[in-house]
Amino acid sequence: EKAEIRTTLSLLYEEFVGSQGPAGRFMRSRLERLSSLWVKTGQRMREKVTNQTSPQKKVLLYPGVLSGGAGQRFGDMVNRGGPLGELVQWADLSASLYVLGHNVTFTTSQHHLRSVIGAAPGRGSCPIQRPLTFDLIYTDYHGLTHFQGAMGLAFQHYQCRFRILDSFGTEPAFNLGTYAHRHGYKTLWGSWGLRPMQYMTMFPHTPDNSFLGFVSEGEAALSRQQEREEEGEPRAYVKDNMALVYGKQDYMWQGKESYLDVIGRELETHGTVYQPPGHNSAQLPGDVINHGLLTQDQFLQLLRRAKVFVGLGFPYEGPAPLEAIASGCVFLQPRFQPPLSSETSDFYKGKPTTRLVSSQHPYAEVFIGKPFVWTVDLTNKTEVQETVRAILRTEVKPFTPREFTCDGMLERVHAYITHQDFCSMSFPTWPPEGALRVHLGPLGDSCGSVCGRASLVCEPALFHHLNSPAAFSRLGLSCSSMDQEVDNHLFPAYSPWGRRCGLQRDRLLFSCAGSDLGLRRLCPCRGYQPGQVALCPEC
Ligand code: U2F
Repeated sequence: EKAEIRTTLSLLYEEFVGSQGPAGRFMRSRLERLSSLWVKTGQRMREKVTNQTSPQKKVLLYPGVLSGGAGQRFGDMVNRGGPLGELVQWADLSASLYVLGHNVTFTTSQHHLRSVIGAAPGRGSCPIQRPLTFDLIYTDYHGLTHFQGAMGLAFQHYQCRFRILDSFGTEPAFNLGTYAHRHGYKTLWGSWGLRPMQYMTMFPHTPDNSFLGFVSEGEAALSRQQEREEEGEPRAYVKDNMALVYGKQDYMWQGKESYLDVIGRELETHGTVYQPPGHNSAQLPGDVINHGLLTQDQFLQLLRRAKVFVGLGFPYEGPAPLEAIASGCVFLQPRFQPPLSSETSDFYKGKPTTRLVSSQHPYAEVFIGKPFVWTVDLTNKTEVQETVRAILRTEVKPFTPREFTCDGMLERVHAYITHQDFCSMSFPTWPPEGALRVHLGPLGDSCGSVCGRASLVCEPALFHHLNSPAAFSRLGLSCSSMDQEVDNHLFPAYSPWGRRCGLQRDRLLFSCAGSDLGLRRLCPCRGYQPGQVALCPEC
């Protein structure tokens, strides 16, 4: 059967009927609110891709984080200011797959999971197993453990069909258990030995993983408003002299008084902080107007009135700053100097990444930047004050990077489904070899930054083209030895001392991340489409 673009989401809602509770309601209400945008975008896509039909995939979505006792606790937090970013992403992924015409099953129940994958219930490590009927399974780290328990030995056999939603990313050095163990890459999560591109992140953190993303809803709200304006309604809002503070729980505000005080002198300060019934938000500075935790819809309406969205330093790397920028706000956020890492920060501790986090939202800082995003030293009152004043002198228009629009997400998910095949033993053929731009890095640099400096991106699927003696000689490197015995996730690489060349032994260790002061790395870079870093211009 062919995957045909759908123009209604109504049957998808039924998939969410089983996911009761606050988390289920949040996702369903998001789907409903965004449905007309999904449908319109789908229609546009249908016109573009009329002659490109792809087979319909049978897809299972299982957010392990919402299942069982842990899921209960996560769900309970939804209405109390707990994290929502993951729910935003699960809802948008479901919608993308459904609109693209695939056969979608969504569940958060372990019991239901066992029945749909054909495992006999309660047989421990030796369940009876029917052949797996799903072509693709989207889950998360929690879910992987559940699948492993339910599938027993079959898990290994089918693991190439998994896609793992992993907000912050998993680098290859942590992913390969034996290597991580031998080289001290400690993590609470990694070590599943999947292909690194099977991990799908919330932002394009590391090119070693696939960037999945979500839809920044400010864009949707704005397009709803533009429609109304085109129909003759007056402009729905003008910006008030208002700062909205990013932080749904009051602990996030602690210790930020003097920063907020400087901002409060220039702008009226609002918050959306959860208040337990019968409690006042005693923890907030007195002049803050607190609206309490809002529904997403109400939160977006408030963003449209605000001039500045104020980051307090936490939560890290969430969706809200993108919604703010899409609603015409400027995002003001703290710089982290020194940057956070999984070694120094309690939050990132145990996460399978060596990434350095230079501010509350590095994507906003690096990919978007001024005039939309201003990153400051939160303890430097003069800098904060001057920045706020400079922001107030600057006019910004609503902005959404293409990769966070509905169009951009559909295009990307479609490309992944069409081209990514982790079950084949041969080397990837997408992106095509023609996209390859080889760069020889300087000592001590990762391929991520080598490519970045050339306005390109590192593409792990192209590494295998560089992993041969011929690749070294094409770069003018004459090797005195060709090392293939040593395990090193930085290979292929060149060591000027003794002119030693190192080839990669294990394809799972091809890694854009990572550097060594004694090595020059061979880097497979490629270009990317404007505003869509996941796709190369010739893809
Ligand atoms: C991130 O999770 P969060 O949920 O804390 O991320 P936010 O950016 O705060 O918000 C997610 C959504 O919450 C919505 C808003 C965003 O789409 O529209 N919202 C709301 O409905 N009502 C309100 O009053 C205020 C906001 C991140 F996504 C996770 O991966 C991380 O684990 C977490 C911690 O770093 O941060």
